[in-house]
Amino acid sequence: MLIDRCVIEVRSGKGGDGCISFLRDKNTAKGGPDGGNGGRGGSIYFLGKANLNNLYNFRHSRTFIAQDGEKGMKTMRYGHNAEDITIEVPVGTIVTEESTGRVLADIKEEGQKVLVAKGGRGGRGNACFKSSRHRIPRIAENGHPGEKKRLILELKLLADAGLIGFPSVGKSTFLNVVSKANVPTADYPFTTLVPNLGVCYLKDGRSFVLADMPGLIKGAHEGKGLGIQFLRHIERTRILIHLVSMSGERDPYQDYLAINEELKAYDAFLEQRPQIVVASMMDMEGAEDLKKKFDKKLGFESIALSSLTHEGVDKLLKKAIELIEATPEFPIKGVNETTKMKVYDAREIEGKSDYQILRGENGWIIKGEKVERDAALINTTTDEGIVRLIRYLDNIGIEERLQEVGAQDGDKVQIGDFVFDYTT
Ligand SMILES: Nc1nc2c(ncn2[C@@H]2O[C@H](COP(=O)(O)OP(=O)(O)OP(=O)(O)O)[C@@H](O)[C@H]2O)c(=O)[nH]1
Ligand SMILES: [Mg+2]
Repeated sequence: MLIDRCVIEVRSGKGGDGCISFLRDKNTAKGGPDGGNGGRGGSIYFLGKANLNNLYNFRHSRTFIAQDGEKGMKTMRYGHNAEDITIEVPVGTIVTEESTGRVLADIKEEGQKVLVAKGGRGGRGNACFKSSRHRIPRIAENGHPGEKKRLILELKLLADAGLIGFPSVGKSTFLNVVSKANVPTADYPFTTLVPNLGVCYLKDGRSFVLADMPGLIKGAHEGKGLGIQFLRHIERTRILIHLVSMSGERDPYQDYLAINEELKAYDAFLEQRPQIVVASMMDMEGAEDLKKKFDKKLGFESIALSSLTHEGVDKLLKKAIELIEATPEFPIKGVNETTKMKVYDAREIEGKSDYQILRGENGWIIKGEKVERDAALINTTTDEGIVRLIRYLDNIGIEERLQEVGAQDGDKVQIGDFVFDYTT
């Protein structure tokens, strides 16, 4: 059974809490704060694997939980970061967040690694916060929470062309003739139950990937026959090769219309995909006559094919590759919008223009009239005051800005007389 869609849950780890501690030994009676930072919680990644071709591995294990980061310790010792989890998925997998419908990843290549749930940052220990007016802070941050997401994984095969048509029109036989696929064929309907891929090589050395699909019938979108669920595998193909049988058992033109209706019913604009219409089984008796009538109704000439005599095979392959090369990649619903579009938030821009982050001698300095004024109003001689100031800085997006200017883990950041450590 082909598993090409499943829902899983991922949970990244929480960051370890920061530590509150003070240096105490026989030489230092009243030492400064020395509580270390908590470690980062484990993140969850997806990794593209070309040797996988289904989502079978997710049949049983459907929840992936990364560990939490370790707590910070005294004498400035950091808690350990938790291990990340890397989940291997077949190339062609699209990952969508169930609650928002947002596409988080479109895995198209072997080795492509995408972060889907970020581990929480470790909390800062009290050694991170120092103000000239308050040298012994008794505060530490808690670790930031991890993320919990339900993800829909969908495998959409990566093929250049898709073979469509009624059952028993010779789709799989054609794939076998033009590639080394060697998939089973038989004279009963629904021989092919799952899509098959084959690489077709032309005599001139060019090649393309062809997907052989299970047969469709009228009413497939209502669940008749095998239904239309496999059509997701041709959503990525540039062109469709539509086989219509001239064996005389059925009315070719009615079949042709019925398949196009099913494509339309599947909501992914498949009916707009360039199509090569092929009259198959041309070695059968009476096929010539049927084809003539069929072409007349079509209003153009279909390509004659017999997988038995190999009539038309080269012509069809040539036409297919030319059309593939001339057709741009078709956007998959949801994927392009999220990967190409950046949404600008007015508040974000406003907050950003308010201040600058300058490189100082011992780290970074936040400069800006309003920000400095706001910060000065907060009394950092108390622990509560420091908490408020940190929260204020969080709200104006300091973390992101520090990341943008290239601040490194552990760098000192100063605003007014307050100094804190930047942690990534
Ligand atoms: N005479 C003749 N028979 C063919 C030709 N192509 C396929 N056949 C036969 O037609 C039958 C059906 O072929 P398949 O390739 O299994 O058809 P399919 O379209 O893949 O069918 P499903 O997988 O059921 O959708 C098989 O018995 C093939 O041997 C052809 O060009 N000429
Ligand atoms: Mg088949």
